[in-house]
Amino acid sequence: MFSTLLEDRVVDADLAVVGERIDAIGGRNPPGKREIDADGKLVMPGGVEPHSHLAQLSGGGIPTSDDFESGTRAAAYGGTTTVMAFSAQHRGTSTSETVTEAMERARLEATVDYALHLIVTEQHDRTAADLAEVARIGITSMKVFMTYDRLKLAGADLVNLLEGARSAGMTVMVHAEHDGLITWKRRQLIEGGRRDAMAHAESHSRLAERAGVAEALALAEALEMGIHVVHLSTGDALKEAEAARSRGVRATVETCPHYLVLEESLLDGPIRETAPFMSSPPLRGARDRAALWRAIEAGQVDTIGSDHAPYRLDAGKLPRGDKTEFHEVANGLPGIELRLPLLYSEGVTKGRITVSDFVRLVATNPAKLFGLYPRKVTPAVGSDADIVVWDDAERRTVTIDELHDRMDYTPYEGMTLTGWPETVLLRGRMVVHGGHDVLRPGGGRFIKRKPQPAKEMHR
Ligand code: DUC
Ligand code: ZN
Ligand code: ZN
Repeated sequence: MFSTLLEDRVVDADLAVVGERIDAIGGRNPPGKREIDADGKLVMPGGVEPHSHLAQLSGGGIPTSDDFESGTRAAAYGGTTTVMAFSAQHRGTSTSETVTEAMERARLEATVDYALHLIVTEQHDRTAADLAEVARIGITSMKVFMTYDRLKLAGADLVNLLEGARSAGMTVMVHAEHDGLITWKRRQLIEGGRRDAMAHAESHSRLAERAGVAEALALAEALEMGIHVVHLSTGDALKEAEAARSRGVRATVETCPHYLVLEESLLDGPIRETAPFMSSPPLRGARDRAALWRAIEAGQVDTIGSDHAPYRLDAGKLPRGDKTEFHEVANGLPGIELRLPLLYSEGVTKGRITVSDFVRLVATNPAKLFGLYPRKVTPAVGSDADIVVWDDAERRTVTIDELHDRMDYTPYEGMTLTGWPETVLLRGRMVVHGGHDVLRPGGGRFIKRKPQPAKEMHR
């Protein structure tokens, strides 16, 4: 007997796939041309990755090790069949150039289905019209940064940009950390002789996150629009989001596996050993991890994104080798392949959340928030047959040699996880099974999304 996970319940039912779509759930189906025995397994929709950086430059200009090919292949091995990545506009470059280039790369390289978010780093008179143009081609979400010199927007520019996004029907993701506090603290730490990774955590403080999140929420409230706070790392920032929600703000929240399982003390030590764990926001302590898990259990976290931001140790993460100082390290952790296994093992296997919560966080909610639903995710008749057969008893120890990204380390090396995907179907085609794949560059399809009317955004 096996369990099929529908949106709101788990049932014991066969799934029939015809062509690329789900044709029937339950009932008596004629024998299939090909049958997959999922006895004892969970049959669930393919994961939707809402947050990954592929073929992109970091805030400091360092390229990610993964492009759309390796990034989407790694995603598929981890049970994800739709990947959302960024098309990053750099100052002085037009959004249309940025988007055309990313669309072309993704079209040639992606091995699973994909959608794009825009990153916007400038606000000028034409921006609102540019955003409307980008939304028309099916890119209906964008990220804005409140920190990083090359990326950040603030003050009236930020407000005007948000207004433009609202009228273009774009969902806004915000990197919410208070730049003034970070810059001020960083200077103090450098002047005090600090060079180590823990100084990164001290400058990207918990308070800086709380202040950034509070500001972002206040702007959304003023503009009467939704806002999605990404990679949230602290209990205090969560409280800000909850308070805003109770005032009627349509705030949604993402957190990432690394904030749930990795400990701040990993930043304590020589830079070569600690840089592999440097992300922004940084890892936090036990109190924040517990607060994030509690919020997940209470349904206050909407999505789990990997924030896959892969910078190799031998190419970019440490631009000056052992002499690299904390403020020179490229921030970000790889994790696109392990997003589902980490959440399943630490969440479901350890009894913190149900399988329905798991699917909601890694697939249904990201699809709904970003306008991919119901084509993606619902195992419902007529939706794309993106299906994962999940083996909840499989135990494996993570090692970089067995992952499929192009990284030279994983921050989860040596962790034993229980619950892994066994078989992955993309639009009815078995693309990963038993450690092998038939994924091919160009095999992924762009999912064109519709602009979202402001009053319907989120929730
Ligand atoms: N923000 C991200 O979303 N990813 C990597 C680094 C960062 O600051
Ligand atoms: Zn960010
Ligand atoms: Zn990111």
